[in-house]
Amino acid sequence: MPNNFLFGAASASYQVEGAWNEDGKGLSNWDVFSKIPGKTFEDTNGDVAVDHYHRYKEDIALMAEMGLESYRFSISWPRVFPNGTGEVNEKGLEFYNNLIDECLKHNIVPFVTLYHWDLPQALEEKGGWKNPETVDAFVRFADTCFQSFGDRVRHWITFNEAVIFCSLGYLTGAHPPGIEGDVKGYFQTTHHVFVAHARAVELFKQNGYVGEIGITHVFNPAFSIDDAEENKFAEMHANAYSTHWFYDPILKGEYPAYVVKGLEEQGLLPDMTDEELDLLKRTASMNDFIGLNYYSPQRVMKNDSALVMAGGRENSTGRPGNPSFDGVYKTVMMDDKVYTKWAWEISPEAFLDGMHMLKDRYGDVKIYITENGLGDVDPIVDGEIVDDARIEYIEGHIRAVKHAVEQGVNVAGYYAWSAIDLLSWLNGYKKQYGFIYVDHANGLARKKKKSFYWYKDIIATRAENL
Ligand code: BGP
Repeated sequence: MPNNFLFGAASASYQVEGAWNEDGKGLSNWDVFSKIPGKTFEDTNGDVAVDHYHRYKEDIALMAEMGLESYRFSISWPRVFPNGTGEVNEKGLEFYNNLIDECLKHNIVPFVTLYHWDLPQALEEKGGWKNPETVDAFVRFADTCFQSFGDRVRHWITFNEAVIFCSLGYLTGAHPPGIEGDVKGYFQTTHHVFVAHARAVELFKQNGYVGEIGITHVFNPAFSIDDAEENKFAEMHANAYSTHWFYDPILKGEYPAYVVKGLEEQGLLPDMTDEELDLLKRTASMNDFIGLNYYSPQRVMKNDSALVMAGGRENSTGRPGNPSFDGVYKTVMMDDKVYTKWAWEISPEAFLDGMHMLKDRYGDVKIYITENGLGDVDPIVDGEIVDDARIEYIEGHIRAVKHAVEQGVNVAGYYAWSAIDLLSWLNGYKKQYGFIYVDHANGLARKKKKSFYWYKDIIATRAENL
């Protein structure tokens, strides 16, 4: 890989930090939601998580030893603004200043996500992302982060995966605020997120901050199970609703006409002002990159089963078998495909095809792979964590990125999910992703997995031997 290609790994504040009520931090929606019995796997929560808040120096030192060139982490909004807006918590800023400085001390490029789902509870109680005031509060939070960290941070992601927190928040109820079947609310919240993103991008550019800003979406390219016309239609429809709706307003500055028409017909089109639509239009060219979180493709076919909206609960996020929100198509498992223990399809081929799909629609926009990895229950043999399955997964996907780059797709970096084992939102600590193991039976002690040494070698050789 070229020398300026970044090899990194990622995390998110709620999933690693812990210290949920320390040093002036306010409550997040996840602090509250995860404590409602039955909402998460075995009622796990991020109160302690893997204690990154107190052990970040040890963790960054391990990342440096692995040769990591960049660390993607997120900022907990309620740590910086305990009430979402109003007074800044200086102690919160101090933690991220220290974290950033620690990265730089080890020559690790900090790649900062502003919003990875932990919304201040005070804002959730006022309507969360349905309320346009949350957009104003986000812009203030973003501005505070740019001002406080912009002298050292050169890479900014505004939002992580709008489709997930909006759909699980308003369609299936599996994430906060736990609402089921509010289809209009789902589309409305996505629109507010795109507006919040666009305003933050415009502010970043107008104020002359140095560096790059973009947004990260989950990328689930849809493929028909066969060539039947009705299933090909399902594929087109799925890509329009799950990819184009999310990427077009950011990169083209307008919503995809096919989805707009469909939503209008059903009375589901979000409320949008001309001013907001203008903002999307004029900021489209200001995005420096798009972040992709890729784990699996969707295999789709025409839906012929009953529409069950509340499908998502613990262990089921991403598992095929549910009809789409509008009942037009459904996702299915296929006999000739390979799946993880959580039934997520493993397909580097679909990843490569998907990157080409994006290139065809959005041209040469710079892409960072901001997440990719294998959730597994790692085998322990004689005290060593022998995560060969993770190595195989990541190897296949880095190879796909290599091919994409060779074929002219503009990919500038790859971030494995995750740097260290962490809390999975709905799957507790059992579903591991890290290069660094965390021993929950032994005071959260860190240990290097087999994949740690493997990734170190990949980075050192710039993946030339793959
Ligand atoms: C992405 C999220 C991450 C992470 C990952 C794995 O959608 O951005 O935060 O959780 O998925 O998901 P899970 O923990 O459900 O396996």
